[in-house]
Amino acid sequence: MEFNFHEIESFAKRKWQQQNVYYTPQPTELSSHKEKFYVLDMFPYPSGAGLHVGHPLGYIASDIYARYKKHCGYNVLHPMGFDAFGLPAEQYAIQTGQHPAVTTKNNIKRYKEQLEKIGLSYDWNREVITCDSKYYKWTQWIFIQLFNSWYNLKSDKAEPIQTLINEFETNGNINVNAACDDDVIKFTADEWKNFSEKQRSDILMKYRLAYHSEAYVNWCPALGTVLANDEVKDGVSERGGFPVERRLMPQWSLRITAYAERLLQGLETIDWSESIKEAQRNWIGKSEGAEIVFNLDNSTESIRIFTTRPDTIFGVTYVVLAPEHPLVEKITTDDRKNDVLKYVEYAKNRSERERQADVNKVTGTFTGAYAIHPFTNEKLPVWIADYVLYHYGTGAVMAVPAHDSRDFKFAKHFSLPIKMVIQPKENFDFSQSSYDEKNGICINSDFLNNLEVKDAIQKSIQEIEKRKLGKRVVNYRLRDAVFGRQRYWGEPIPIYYDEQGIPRAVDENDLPIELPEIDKYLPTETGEPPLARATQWKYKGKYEFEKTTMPGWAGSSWYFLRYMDPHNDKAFAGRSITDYWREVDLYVGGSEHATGHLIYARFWTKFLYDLGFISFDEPFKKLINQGMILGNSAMICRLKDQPDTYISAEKVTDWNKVSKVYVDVNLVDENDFIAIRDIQANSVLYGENLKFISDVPNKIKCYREIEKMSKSKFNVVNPDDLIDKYGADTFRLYEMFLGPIEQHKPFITNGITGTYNFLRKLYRLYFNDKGEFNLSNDKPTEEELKLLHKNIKKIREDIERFSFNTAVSSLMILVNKLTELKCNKREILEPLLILISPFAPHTAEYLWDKCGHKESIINVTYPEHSEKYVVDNAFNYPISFNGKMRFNLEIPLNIPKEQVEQIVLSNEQTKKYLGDKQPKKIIFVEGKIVNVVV
Ligand code: ANZ
Repeated sequence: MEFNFHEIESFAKRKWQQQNVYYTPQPTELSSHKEKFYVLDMFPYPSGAGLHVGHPLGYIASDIYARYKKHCGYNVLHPMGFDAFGLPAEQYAIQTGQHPAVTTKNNIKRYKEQLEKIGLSYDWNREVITCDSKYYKWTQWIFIQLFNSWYNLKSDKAEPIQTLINEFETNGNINVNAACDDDVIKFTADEWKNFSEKQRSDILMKYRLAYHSEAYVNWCPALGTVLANDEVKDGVSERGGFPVERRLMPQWSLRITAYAERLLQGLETIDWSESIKEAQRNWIGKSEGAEIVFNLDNSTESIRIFTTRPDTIFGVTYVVLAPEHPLVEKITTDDRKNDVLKYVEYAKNRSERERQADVNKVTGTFTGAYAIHPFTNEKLPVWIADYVLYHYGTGAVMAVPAHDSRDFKFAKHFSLPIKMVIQPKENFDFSQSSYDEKNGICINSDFLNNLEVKDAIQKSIQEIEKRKLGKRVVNYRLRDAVFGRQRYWGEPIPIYYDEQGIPRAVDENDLPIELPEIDKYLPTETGEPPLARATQWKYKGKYEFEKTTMPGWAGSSWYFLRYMDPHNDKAFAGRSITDYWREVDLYVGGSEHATGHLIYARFWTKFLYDLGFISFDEPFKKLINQGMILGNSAMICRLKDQPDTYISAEKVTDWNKVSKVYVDVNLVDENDFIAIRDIQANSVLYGENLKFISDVPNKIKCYREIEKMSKSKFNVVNPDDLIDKYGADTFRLYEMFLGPIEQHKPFITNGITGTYNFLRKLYRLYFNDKGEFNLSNDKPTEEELKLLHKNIKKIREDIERFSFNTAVSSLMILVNKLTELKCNKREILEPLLILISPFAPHTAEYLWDKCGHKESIINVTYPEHSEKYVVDNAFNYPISFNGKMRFNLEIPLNIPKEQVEQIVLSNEQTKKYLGDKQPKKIIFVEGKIVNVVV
């Protein structure tokens, strides 16, 4: 009976369905307590192109782990869903007029079919789709909780806004220590009571965790929306590569900055790769230093600067404001007004990233004003320059050109003085370029003498605080997250505006606020977001709704909680249920989400924890980032001087004389050849009346190159095609066999027949020569038992350290050896199926059934290895004669020396090497060597 994967797969899938094996019981459905284990994949955005072979890599790995944990007796939660709101569906809708809900639904259907084919053990009963109003009702609900909360720095957590209002009513905000906007004014309880409703709303807005404010945003005119910082790469949109400019716009934002320190500290408690943690640390960007006040000459205004090097204060030679700084307008002298205005205009359109990236482009202008050095009373010119960012620190710096490279470039460019601060213990290289002989002045400040930089910083902060010139501060580079998009295909923000224009949260009982139908998915003629087209869409029939929608990351910031209790219509998830499932034990997904999704999800988890809705404050305990699957592009070589002629790659001698043209990798055979007729069939791409130079009839050889997998490079491999040809189990094994899960690696299909043959070989172990299923109940030999038990141990260890490629190769070696031994013992081959099952579940299930088991293999207990078969009780000794190694001999361990000598001397090969000589001495080191001295 031949290995027929079509039959095997349909059999296994039917059995799984009949026995409902993927159904994951809730804690309340369990008759006795069962440990839980939560394995999650980052859910996909269902794009129109379907899955390619890169996607399933992580899914297969997590599936193996989930199946393994089931065998180990855990109640495993392994769900899947779709991140279904977002730009591509909307772009497509704009182009074709098709409703994004329709295309999204079709794409989801296609993805599910593809995932089903691979045999992933998802409990689809728990599917979560972010664009489903039953789901986004709770996304909106969480937004309302954020809107109705503030961050109390005294208790270091989020609290209901009502507690803040109570405090305002009794003490004003004098004693409040909150994460809030910089510009809140101090007020008393009486003043609070006298404020108008609008004024109170405006004040509270400065404290809310979801707030509305005028903010500079990354505006992408081509996409018609605001983008998050991590969606802008090198000044253009990550999606589409369109220019991005900075605009001041009223925006909904989330006060993630309140959580900066906890997001940083929490990293110490989770098992993620150091590189992702480092990316988050950099994104949060904590720096400790001082704020120092510089008074202005002839003015009552003063400038607050932020520095991490207050010890360099004696080297300050000028002060710089960000062009957007509100003081610029006030302090600029009349004669400098024109230049300053022009410069401000210029800087306005440069994104922060550009401003930081262009280190060699030195621009700026003098304001005409002077600041007074707080220690020396020297007059320092005040400049504006766009290397100073408005939204970092205080938006102003004290420039120390001798010690800061950007200040140095600036000073050089504009011929400003450079003064070096020497601390005798600081090892300065006087020949270094930043020391300007001509202008350089070395200063020893009395209180900084003889200190190391680290101590000098601390000492200077103390001195600054003592003299009341400033204070110690900690700054974070992290910004509040812009939350509103001027787009259609997202969750409506559940806010309406009352008669006075005051934004209010809709009543929780009115959720979900469903996305209204509109005629066109474009902004209105007056530039309002698409939702403004829904003119009849009003709250309670009269109030205007907020017209922006939530960003793509809203739904994905909490979806892992919904899987726990997906049908709950009273809460986002029941507390007793989240208490059981808790955080995700193993999360698998791409590292590209380091500073987006993975930070936002941590933020929302901490927030929900603060309000007591869940009992854990990190969402993902262990994170694995699967490597990228690269394409193995194929190209045919066209002669540059005869563009109608293609030459086989093996015949090319001068690569400068050919240009390479992509061909579809799916047309190329294992030896890298493509049929000439396949080239001729596509005259649009390859030309007409073609000539071919090749030694092989009807074929030419392609040139191959490893690069990113992309449609434009014709190197995309579709899993469906491979599964149709080789079966799902072969595909699963092959993806794992490609290499360590976390490594980037090319998808080279040539090797897939190897894994296919492995499965056939495995299968044949269970059948006799006549093709009949045939297992024997004989006792296995010691050798067979050893093989099995060593592999039980090895494969378990491999899976537990996520080394799936080595597990697969161990399975291959094991099957080869059992084939050599012609082993058909039930006692060996049944446990073997359990070892195979997480990797090749269909084949394992099929053979398990043949073994006579009617219950699915999925819940069968993982075999335990027996220590006695795993420890080696013999050693393969190198046997030497006069120090020369001649052959190896297996000799039991733990036997007396005399017995070892006897075994060696009675061996046929020994007799050959000894000839007629007598051994003088035998040197024996247990577990190492035997040396016969003659
Ligand atoms: C004087 C000084 C001397 C500085 C020196 C550095 C070295 P991090 O570590 O990234 O926090 N800075 C402060 N606010 C800025 C802003 N809004 N835009 C651009 N630069 C700003 O960097 C803090 C340092 O960056 C601060 O310390 C300040 O320059 C500059 F030898 O002050 B320093």
